[in-house]
Amino acid sequence: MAAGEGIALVELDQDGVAKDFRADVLTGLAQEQKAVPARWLYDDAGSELFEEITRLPEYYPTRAETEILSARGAEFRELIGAGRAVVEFGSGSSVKTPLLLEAIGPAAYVPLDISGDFLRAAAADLAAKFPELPVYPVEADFMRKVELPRAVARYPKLGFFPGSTIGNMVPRTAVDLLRSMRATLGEGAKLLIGMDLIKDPAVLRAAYDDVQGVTAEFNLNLARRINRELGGTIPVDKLRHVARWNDTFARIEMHLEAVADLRFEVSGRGFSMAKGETIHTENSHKFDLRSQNTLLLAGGWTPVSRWLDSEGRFSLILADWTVPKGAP
Ligand code: AVI
Repeated sequence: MAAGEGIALVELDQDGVAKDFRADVLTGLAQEQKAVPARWLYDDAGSELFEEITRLPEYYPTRAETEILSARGAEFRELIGAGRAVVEFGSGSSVKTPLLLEAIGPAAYVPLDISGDFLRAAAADLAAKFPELPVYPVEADFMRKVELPRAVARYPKLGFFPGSTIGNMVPRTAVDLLRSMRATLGEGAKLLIGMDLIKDPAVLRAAYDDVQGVTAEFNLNLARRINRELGGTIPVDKLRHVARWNDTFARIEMHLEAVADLRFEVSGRGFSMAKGETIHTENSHKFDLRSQNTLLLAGGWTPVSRWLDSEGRFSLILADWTVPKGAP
């Protein structure tokens, strides 16, 4: 995943196809509400489309978070302090990561990513920008506890998880991840995490259904990927991209909706969709200030500071490993 937000562990089967991809698609298409996990949106084409999304006028999160990182460097430095090892969950964004590193003056930088190629490219890029900074890329699935390099054992850690990728997980998975991060980073750690905010559903829907149709392509690319990699016959031109606001769960949902009754095969198995039926392909949860706190606390992190961009659309939160005092 290009923007450093990868969360998949990919093992290949005999045909060179990701085993989990086949299993996830076949299981997901057999469910009453068809659904495919969002991580499969990010093949090379999907990752490039996502990069394009981050530059769209409607897609505010990347710009808003970058604004916070540019404007609040002095406060980060004061609250986080110099001399930490920054552990980034994902291979790092070429814009956001340097802003943070410049601001706080870390002792080392450790990007974690499941995709070795993106990881090595991003680490080399960063090492060129910060020639004095030790960089230790680690290829790992950070949904579980990761053993960090011995060279950073002596430094306190700052976890960095920008982009509101936490919002792409349902709460129970998000809590599991936060707990794994706590185990990975260890005692005395802090976490700087991006979380998108609940706002006018029209603004949210536009951010996930842009006029140029880039997000639609990003979503439809999943069906193309299934056809390409799993011998699928999905008539992609009979699917349309839908972005819905689910108010109960405070999330934008992406779906692929059948515009006619459809029959198709994937890996030799037959499936059908009635007109109007959908395949659910992604959740992007949005938060208010209390739901952010609750999620972080459930994951073992105590929120200590929060910054919003100038238009109040997006937030970065600094959280601490220390458990708050009071009755358990
Ligand atoms: C990667 N993630 C934070 C994006 C989001 O906003 O949920 C993925 C995305 N999907 C459609 N547009 C962007």
